[in-house]
Amino acid sequence: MIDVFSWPTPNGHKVHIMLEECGLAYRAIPVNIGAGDQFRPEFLAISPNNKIPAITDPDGPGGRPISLFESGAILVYLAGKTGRFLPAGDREKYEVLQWLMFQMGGVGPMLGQAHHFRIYAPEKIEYAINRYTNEAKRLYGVIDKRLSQSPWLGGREYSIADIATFPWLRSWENQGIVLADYPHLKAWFERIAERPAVQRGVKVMAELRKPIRDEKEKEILFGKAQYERR
Ligand SMILES: N[C@@H](CCC(=O)N[C@@H](CS)C(=O)NCC(=O)O)C(=O)O
Repeated sequence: MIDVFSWPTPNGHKVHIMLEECGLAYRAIPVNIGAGDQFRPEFLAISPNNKIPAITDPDGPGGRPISLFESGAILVYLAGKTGRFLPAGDREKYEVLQWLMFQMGGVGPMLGQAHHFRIYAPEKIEYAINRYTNEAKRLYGVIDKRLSQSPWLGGREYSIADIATFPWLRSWENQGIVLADYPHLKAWFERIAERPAVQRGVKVMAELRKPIRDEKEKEILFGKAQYERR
């Protein structure tokens, strides 16, 4: 059975949703990133960047065990394993992969920073708030335009590009976004939110996550705990 080492955050939700969409049997193992579980040696052995999610699959390629970190790589792996949510044809496949990379390289990091500077930063730094809120708005605009031309982000079919992007947009309010300003994106978002597998996926471990208020937790996630050599 696949073990998913994770936490109920956008990058974790991507993998939880994909596992649910594919109907794969899995075990969800919490890695409490607010308590520092991501720095435990056994977790670093499979996820050297100290971030969730990671998976282990005893039945990997060639029937041998595999472990993987980076949510985009995990989605591509699960799509390959099941033949779901990544088209087989090269043209369609690369179209999906380019939108997956756009999520991994742009949407995730930039919306994460918008959220950070708007909500978590101890000082409200106007330059940083404007920089990342504007970048969030720009990215929502790119997605909205794409969805005015295509039913799904990756093309004609629902794919791992949609699965990767949706969890990040659930926190639109904290990113300084008004969803109604992006009508094509909003309609797509609501279509995805209605999918039963998505509703199950976003509930995985959801009861474990509390708002980050505690100073110790902030230090683990954003402070010197991150920069100690391990
Ligand atoms: N590019 C990575 C990003 C993963 C990531 O940022 N995970 C966050 C939670 S959403 C995390 O584990 N943070 C803990 C830490 O930075 O110590 C992926 O997509 O898997």
